[in-house]
Amino acid sequence: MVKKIIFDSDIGSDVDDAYALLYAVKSDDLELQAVTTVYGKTDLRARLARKLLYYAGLEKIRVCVGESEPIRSVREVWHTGLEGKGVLEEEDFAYSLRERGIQENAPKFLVDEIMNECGKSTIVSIGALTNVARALRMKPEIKSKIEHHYIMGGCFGENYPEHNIACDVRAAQIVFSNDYPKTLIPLDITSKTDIGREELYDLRKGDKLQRAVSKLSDVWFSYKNRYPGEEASSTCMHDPLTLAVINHPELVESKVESVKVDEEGVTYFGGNCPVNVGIGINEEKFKEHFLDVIYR
Ligand SMILES: [Ca+2]
Repeated sequence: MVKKIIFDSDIGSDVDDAYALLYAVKSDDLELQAVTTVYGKTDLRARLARKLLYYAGLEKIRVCVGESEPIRSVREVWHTGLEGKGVLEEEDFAYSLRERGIQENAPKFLVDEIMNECGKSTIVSIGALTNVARALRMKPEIKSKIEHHYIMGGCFGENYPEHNIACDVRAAQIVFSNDYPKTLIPLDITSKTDIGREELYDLRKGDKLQRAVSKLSDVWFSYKNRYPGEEASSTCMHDPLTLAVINHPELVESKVESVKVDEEGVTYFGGNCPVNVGIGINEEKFKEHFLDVIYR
């Protein structure tokens, strides 16, 4: 069954968000309802999403700029400084957000989107949880209208504050203390989604969207290898795995737990609200499925 999703993302830094967007566009069983951006340069992230959707012939999908500042974080806002490079050009900035058809205020946008939907909504968060947490604060009633919230974040195997959670600790605490259906895909299993750079090379010969994502990959690898001696030849597809489990839950092993977030952004099992947490991954199957979809 085709699942309509609201794609909430920090697209533009780590390239895996762009691959998640490509995966969503190419999937037979996912339909993008809207894209919201979060964390840091959210206007730039929205412009990038808008352009990628334009390349995909999906100009009608709404894009909304989200929260750039976390509710509370334990670290400085991280950015590569290369956001949008390879795809956004100077001329793109000659147009205002409005002229580009980009809306603003993602928390309010999420509330309206969820409340106005006849049925229930599915949200995928592959960045900090600021937009969703603010939407939950603004209108707690949205909880009963969320069919499912898929989240990439957290780490349970070691005492480590995973990026998306640490980027807005308070937002994560708000989300995990609100009881509504959720699936969490943590770093413990997304770190096993390494895809070799050479396996992505043929996207250069693909359609407009595939070529654009390929350019973003080049920028990402140049960032990863910015210091002499660094030769990263693969990158993890954290975010695409989070989208893939929506219709392919067999790719991961999961268990129902509850999740707590401490003041440093470290996640623990414990708390009151059940969450479906990914604890294992069929790495080969995911890789095969992912490459099959993005090359369509
Ligand atoms: Ca992300």
